[in-house]
Amino acid sequence: MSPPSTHNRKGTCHLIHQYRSPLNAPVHTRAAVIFLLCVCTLLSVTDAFVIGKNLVRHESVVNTGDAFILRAEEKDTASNFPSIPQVVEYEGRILAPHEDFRCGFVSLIGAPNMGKSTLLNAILKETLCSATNRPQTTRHSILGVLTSDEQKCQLCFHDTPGVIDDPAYKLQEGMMEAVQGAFRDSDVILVITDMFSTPIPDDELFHKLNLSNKKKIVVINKVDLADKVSADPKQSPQFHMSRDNDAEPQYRRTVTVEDAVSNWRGLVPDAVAIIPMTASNGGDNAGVDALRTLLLGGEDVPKAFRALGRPIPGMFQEGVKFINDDAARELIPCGPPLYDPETLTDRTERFFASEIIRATLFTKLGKELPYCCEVRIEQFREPRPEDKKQIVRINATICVERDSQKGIVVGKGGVKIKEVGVEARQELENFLQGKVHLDLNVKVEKNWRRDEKKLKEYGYLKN
Ligand SMILES: Nc1nc2c(ncn2[C@@H]2O[C@H](COP(=O)(O)OP(=O)(O)OP(=O)(O)O)[C@@H](O)[C@H]2O)c(=O)[nH]1
Ligand SMILES: [Mg+2]
Repeated sequence: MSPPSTHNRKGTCHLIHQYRSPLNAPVHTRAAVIFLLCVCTLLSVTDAFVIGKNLVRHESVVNTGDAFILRAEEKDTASNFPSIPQVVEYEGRILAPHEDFRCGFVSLIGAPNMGKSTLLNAILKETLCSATNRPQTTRHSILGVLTSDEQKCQLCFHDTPGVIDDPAYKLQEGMMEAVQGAFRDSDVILVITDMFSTPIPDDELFHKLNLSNKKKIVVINKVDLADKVSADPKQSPQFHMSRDNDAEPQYRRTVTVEDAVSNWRGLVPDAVAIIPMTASNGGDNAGVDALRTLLLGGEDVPKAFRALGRPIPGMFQEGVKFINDDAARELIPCGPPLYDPETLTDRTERFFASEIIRATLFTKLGKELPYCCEVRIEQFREPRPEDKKQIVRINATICVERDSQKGIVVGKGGVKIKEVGVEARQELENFLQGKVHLDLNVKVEKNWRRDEKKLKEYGYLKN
């Protein structure tokens, strides 16, 4: 299998090699691998094995060179081994001894429109993920990598689609699969909510989060709205996002930062920290900086939190005044980096081109229409050095579900599609840092959101 092409911090494409032969690993690592593979083979009848005191179902063993990643799903374990007295959750990594470096997965999970993509961009100080004022902008799980040589730490973030309670069609099922996958693979979960304590709308996932021994950090985003909202929910523009007075009594609508912190301390009692912030203020604001410093560990974490002002009761666990550097370093497990330090993501520029065009459709088209749109990049041609004009040529198809939608996307006399094209091209030029020629076509792909074959082709469902 060829290694993926990645977008790196310099904005150009390069290749990474995730797979390195175990034969290059130190002797003790090789011994551990051979032992593990023997165990897997021996237990292939039950497809399970024991690590520590946990009995787990073997789903995959991924060799990343120095690290061997084992994945197991708790529900499989529970249903396949009913004699186990309690549900065993295990997403462990067996890491070669590598005391010098820490590397871990951090997933951003929350309701749609909470600012997950905005926050990831702010943490990375890059415009990687598309963010719009429409819910469900993000449809895939998107990797963003932050490596600090100084802190000897690599954080592999996953932006995820906003959680929805009840997927209405196959596309949304695929999106929720992406959330579950990111949840499973993470060492740390960032629960993203807002001033109004908007919950994760899937109770099962929320309970799974609370039962899991993953590290949790709650981000209360959009605190800039604190003085703009009314305590009367009916007068608040965000009322519909909250379900304050129905089923789940523990979800309480809040309108002050203090109230939101205290509410979430009750909802996620073992959260390492609850951090209020305004992610849309960019990467250098105090909240984002405190979060980044906490996750990287070791760069005067108390100072970064002091910059947030007086600690709000409930920000830390009971008895914890400030998280010190040593405690912060325990958030991310020891292990070698999985990606080259220059790597920003494992997605291609082609992928981000389609995301940028889709985000433009979200902002330019009204109501439900953007949800019926998918963007496929037919051609992405970078200029050769000898070309006179250094232009990236992109040819994209916007797929809609019905003829009537095609008419709206194109607009009278092609006005709408022209508008979308102009704006998308500007965004693409910012992203690619160079001139872009963009061709857009609109095509009807009947009911693609419900078509399993199409969804697999578009990367929303696994093959
Ligand atoms: N006022 C305010 N708006 C914010 C803040 N952070 C994000 N936003 C806005 O909230 C909207 C949603 O942001 P996104 O980053 O797309 O949210 P998301 O959680 O990724 O949304 P989905 O991808 O749909 O799940 C955008 O219009 C952002 O500009 C913030 O701190 N304050
Ligand atoms: Mg998003």
